[in-house]
Amino acid sequence: MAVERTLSIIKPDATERNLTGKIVAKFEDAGLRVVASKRIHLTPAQAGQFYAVHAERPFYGELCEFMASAPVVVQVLEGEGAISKNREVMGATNPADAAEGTIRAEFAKSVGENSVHGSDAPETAKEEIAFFFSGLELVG
Ligand code: DAT
Ligand code: MG
Repeated sequence: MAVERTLSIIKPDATERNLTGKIVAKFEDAGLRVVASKRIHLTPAQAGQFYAVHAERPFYGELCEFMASAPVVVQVLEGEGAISKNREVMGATNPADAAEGTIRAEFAKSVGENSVHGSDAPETAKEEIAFFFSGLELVG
């Protein structure tokens, strides 16, 4: 499998509970390397732009408000099959369905406040990385 890059976000519910280090350790233990990282506080409009693909979903307003409720840590993770590997380490969207040992099984509060975001495909990974980082900020 090829070396890929994917966009990860440690969400407000996790930064608020001081879980950033524990979550990053799970990525690193799985062989993913942090090649870019920053802590930012999104506005609701920025969160809405990032999650525009979900604009028609009933939870969109709640999602944007939540993502702007506290700082987030946005990172680019690199490794063999990084996109699917990151999704495996994250676990299912709903923590009730997430496999044991995954980030969402251990830390997520609910389907909405589920601690992490990860890109779902090569094209979205590329777009999401470009949304937050310039090429100069990616240091492999
Ligand atoms: P994922 O984050 O696993 O890629 P998604 O892309 O389907 O999941 O949804 C994006 C986010 O929207 C998800 O992390 C949390 C929120 N969300 C999804 N389904 C929801 C629901 N049924 N109720 C509330 N929030 C939801
Ligand atoms: Mg998604």
